[in-house]
Amino acid sequence: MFQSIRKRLNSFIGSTEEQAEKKLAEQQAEEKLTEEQPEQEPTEQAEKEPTEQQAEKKLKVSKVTQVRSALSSRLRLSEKDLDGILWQLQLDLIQSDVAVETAEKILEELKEKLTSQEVEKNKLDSFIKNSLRETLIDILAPEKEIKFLELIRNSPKPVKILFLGVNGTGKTTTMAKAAKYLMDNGFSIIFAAGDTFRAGAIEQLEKHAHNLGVKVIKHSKGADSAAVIYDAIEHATSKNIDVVMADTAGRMHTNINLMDEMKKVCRVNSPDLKIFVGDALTGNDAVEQAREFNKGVGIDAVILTKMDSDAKGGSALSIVHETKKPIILVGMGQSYGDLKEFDADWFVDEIMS
Ligand SMILES: Nc1nc2c(ncn2[C@@H]2O[C@H](COP(=O)(O)OP(=O)(O)OP(=O)(O)O)[C@@H](O)[C@H]2O)c(=O)[nH]1
Ligand SMILES: [Mg+2]
Repeated sequence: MFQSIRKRLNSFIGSTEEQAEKKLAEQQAEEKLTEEQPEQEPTEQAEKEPTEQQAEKKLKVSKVTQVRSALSSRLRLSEKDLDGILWQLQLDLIQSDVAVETAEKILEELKEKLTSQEVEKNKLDSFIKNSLRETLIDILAPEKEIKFLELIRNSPKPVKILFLGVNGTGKTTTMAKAAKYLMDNGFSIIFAAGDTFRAGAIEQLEKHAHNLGVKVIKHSKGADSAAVIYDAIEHATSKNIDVVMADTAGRMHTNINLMDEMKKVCRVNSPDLKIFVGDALTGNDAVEQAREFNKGVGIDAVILTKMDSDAKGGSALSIVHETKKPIILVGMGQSYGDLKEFDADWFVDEIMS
């Protein structure tokens, strides 16, 4: 998981450290040269001085050198020192599925942090790592943080959740996983078979419902998706069910008819949480889709699926930075238990380990 971005971030840390050490060595060599100059040109008076006095003077000089070398174990990186390294990092990030604008923002913040202060030689490693870490955490900060379980706990019931996104990103599977997660935490669930478009979609959801022991409200294929979800909400209200989870058909954001249908679903049912389900493996496409769904119907949060097979690792950074929406959950496999609340610290630890 995330091998690509991890390798490249580590290489950035290594190169920055190397560059800093090189700069420090040059700095020290220069200082040494200025100190040694008086000794190289002994004055006539010095030649006349008895050896005892000369020895005493040498001792003083070596003390000065000690003080000076203590001072020169500090350094401050400049923009020029970092230019090449940051350029390489930008290319590396883009190759790891980080969107161009997000990569640029990372570079800008990193440069600012790395050149902002003097650093002691023995603190270089932690300084570089912390600067990178803080930058990545900042990039992962949405406009408004959402903790999934907390939100469900604190919202009036029934909580109406809509899962949307393009075809095959993992909406239905993720909905089933999220249902299990909420049931494990004591909430009751009902499914709305809102994908009335794809053949086999209703049966697929019924199978998950059967496995989990959840009731499904369904109409037949081709029925009005908004009406199915409406019925499920009615049912939940009358039976005091905590959460309505509505599946929807996968659709390209460019498909005007299906986007209009999604607008109707939202208008009729006013969902509390419109979750965009994106496939981490599709990288920048997932970012573009999230942006377009947000423009079309407005999304509240993101779930990124298939993180378990994502070798690149950049999607999470881009999707939050580009949409400013929080990632609430991540899919980590094909079983019901393979879902986890997203945590920026966890993610940054993973990509920087
Ligand atoms: N490895 C892995 N596979 C996943 C994950 N989430 C979903 N999948 C798989 O992705 C495939 C598509 O999942 P679905 O839930 O059917 O996707 P969907 O978005 O509902 O698809 P449509 O209804 O056709 O738009 C299935 O084979 C899932 O098992 C995940 O987190 N990790
Ligand atoms: Mg589906």
